[in-house]
Order: sequence, then C-alpha cells, then structure tokens
Amino acid sequence: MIDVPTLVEQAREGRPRAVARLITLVENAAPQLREVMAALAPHTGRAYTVGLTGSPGVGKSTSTSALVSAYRRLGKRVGVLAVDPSSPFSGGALLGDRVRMQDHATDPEVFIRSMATRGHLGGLSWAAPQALRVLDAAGCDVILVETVGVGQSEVEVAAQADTTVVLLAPGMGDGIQAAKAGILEIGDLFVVNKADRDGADATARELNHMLGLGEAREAGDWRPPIVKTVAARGEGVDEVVEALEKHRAWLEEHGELAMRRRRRAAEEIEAIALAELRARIGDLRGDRHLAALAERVAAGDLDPYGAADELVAGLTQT
Ligand SMILES: Nc1nc2c(ncn2[C@@H]2O[C@H](COP(=O)(O)OP(=O)(O)OP(=O)(O)O)[C@@H](O)[C@H]2O)c(=O)[nH]1
Ligand SMILES: [Mg+2]
Repeated sequence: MIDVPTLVEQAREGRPRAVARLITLVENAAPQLREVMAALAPHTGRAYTVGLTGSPGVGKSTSTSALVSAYRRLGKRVGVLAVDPSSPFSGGALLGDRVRMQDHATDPEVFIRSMATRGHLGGLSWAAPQALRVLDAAGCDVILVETVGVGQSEVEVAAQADTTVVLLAPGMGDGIQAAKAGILEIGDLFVVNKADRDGADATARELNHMLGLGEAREAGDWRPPIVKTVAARGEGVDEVVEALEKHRAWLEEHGELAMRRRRRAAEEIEAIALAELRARIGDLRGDRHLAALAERVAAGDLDPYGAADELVAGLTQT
C-alpha cells in the first residue's frame, strides 16, 4: 500500500527516501501518479531547472557534479536528474554517473536520481517533467538535468529546462556534429569542456563562428555565451554558474521564463492526453463498438476518418 499524502508530505520536508519513491512511481507510470501530481501541484514552480546535453563522454556528469559543488557553496538545495531516454532500464549507462556523483552522496541537501524513460507509453515526454515536479516540490532551488545518449529525444529532454547548456569538447569535430543534431538552436549557454586539451580555443572559435551565422539578433536578445571549463578540476565552473544566473535574470526580465514554462506545461498536457487516449484505444481491442465501425468501413458504408471521429468522440464522453 502506498500512502500518497504521507509520502508527499515527507518529500516536501526533503526526505530523500520519499523523494526517491515518488520518482519511482513516475518511472513506473504508477496509477497513484494522478493523486501524487495533484498533491504536488501547489508546491511547484520554485526551482530553476538547467538541462545539460552533449555528445557521450564530453563531460556532462563531471560538469554536473562540479556545478552541484558550486551551488552548494552558495547554500542552494540541488536536485540532479540523469535521464536516459534511449533505455528502458535504470542504472546501466548511468552507473558511471553515480560514481562521479559520489562526492555528494552523503549531502542531505543534494538529491540525485537517474531515470530511464523509454519503456513508457508515449515515450519520455511526460516522465521527465513529472520527476522535475517531485524535486521542485522537495524544495530544490536548482535542478540539473543531464541527458544520456544521443539523438532527438535527448535534445527534447534538455530543452525542457529553463536554461539549456550544450557541452562540447575539443578535438571531436564537435561543432559540426552539434549542428547536425540541431543542438545549436537549443543552447542558451555553451561550454567547451576539457579546456586542458589542445584545440579548446579552436573549438570555441568555430562555435562562435557558427552561432554568428544565424540570423541577426535584435537588441535585448540573448546572445549565448561560450565558457571554457576543465570540469575535472572545477576550473571555469563558477563562470558557468555566473552565466546561468545571468540567463535566468534575462529570462525573468523578458517574461521568457513564464513563457517557456507555459509552453512546457502545454506539451506536458498534450503528452498525458495522448498517452491517455492511446491507452483507452488500446482497451478497445475486441470492443463491440469498434468491431461495428470496422464492419461498416470494410463494407464501404463508412469512411475510415468518419469512423475514427466516432471512435474518438465515444472515448472522450464521460
Ligand atoms: N582532460 C579532461 N578530462 C575530463 C574533463 N572533464 C571530464 N573529463 C573526463 O572525461 C570522461 C567522461 O566524463 P563524463 O563526465 O562521464 O562525461 P559524460 O558526458 O557524462 O559521459 P556520458 O554520460 O557517458 O555521455 C571521464 O573520464 C572524465 O574524467 C576535463 O575537463 N578534462
Ligand atoms: Mg554522464
């Protein structure tokens, strides 16, 4: 038995086990989620979320860990969500991240959680935002979302944050790769990590050039800064925090923060509604109403669009 009100209360007090259990409910698409989200809703909207994305091995986890340290020095409560949209299994590829997060394992003001989202109906689209809600309600000031893997889904998760950080490293032809993956468009801030290696300046220059190629910006537009870091030694990480704070201030000043959050909420609603519809349609297999519609379509008495309209109308009647 899951006692949702107690669990939510404990999570709000910042109890790690309750937070972990709620995120597990999200990961398992548990039937209690409705109740959980209703209870959490009034306590959300405070956390500043930062998405980190970039090619495998570029230093996302190392940077995340260094950012946690930096925010802890500022006295902030920090959440970390490592999302693997390409895998239906927790752990696995994320195990290495746990090792890199060891520094924070015993800090009661840091919540670290990894999550696999591929097993979900409707994919990852609603799972990560709901896990963010849990961490938000748990009083996190900042939530860092690291996405693992490459591809469109990773980009989508990263773009669900208030601010998106794109990481690159020298010597991987990364500027070009990034442009291909459509990653330049989502970057509010670019980090050239592994600046202790040759080619960091060249990568930063190339990136600067590519960013400049986009259409002319208007006055007051945000120009994504490029910061060089050696995350493994914590170098440049304070500059990243500074740039993040600037971007957050810019978002607030220009009404962008509210706009981004509304846009995300709309996507979240859509994803839940689609998953719900899909589940209800799935329930219809073998249903008499559907069988009757199918018979009429097969006989040419009804076109498939008209039949689909009837089906959907029937599903949404309460
Ligand atoms: N030389 C150097 N190595 C670094 C730096 N930052 C991270 N690394 C190393 O790069 C490797 C990959 O770092 P991770 O932080 O795991 O990279 P990641 O992007 O999280 O990797 P995935 O999650 O597998 O995509 C590790 O061996 C790190 O120690 C850096 O600033 N300089
Ligand atoms: Mg990682």
